[in-house]
Amino acid sequence: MAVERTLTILKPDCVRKELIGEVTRRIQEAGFKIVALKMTRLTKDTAGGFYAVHKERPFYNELCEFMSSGPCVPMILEKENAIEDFRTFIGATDPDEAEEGTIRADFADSVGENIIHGSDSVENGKKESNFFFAEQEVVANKA
Ligand code: RTP
Ligand code: MG
Repeated sequence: MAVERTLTILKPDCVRKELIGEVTRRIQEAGFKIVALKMTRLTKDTAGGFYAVHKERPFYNELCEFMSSGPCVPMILEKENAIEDFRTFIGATDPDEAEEGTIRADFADSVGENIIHGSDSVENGKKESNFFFAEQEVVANKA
């Protein structure tokens, strides 16, 4: 299986609930290697840019409000089959439908405020990583 990278965001609800440590520990325990990490705060406009694919969806405005409601922690993670494995690891978008033991099942309050993001393809993972990180901020890219 190919080594892939995925972009995750510990969303503002994860930061507010003081779960950065717990979720990061689980991520590492599951075998994902952190190759980039920062804490930042999106504006409503930058959140809108990140989630531009959902522009026409009824939840878009609410999503942009939520994602800009406080600091968040984006990370680039590396692992074999990272994209699919990470989405399995975080669980379904709606925590009520998420498998037991997943991050969203354990910590998320609702489909809107669901603790964590995971890229849905290698290509989108690259775009999303470039959105948050400059080349020199990705440790594993350095010689
Ligand atoms: P994500 O992109 O954050 O990893 O989540 P996902 O793939 O599981 O879900 P997606 O369909 O891409 O939706 C992106 C985010 O929008 C919010 N959402 N709210 N109120 C709603 O019905 C609703 N549906 C989606 C969630 O924060 C979701 O993670
Ligand atoms: Mg998505």
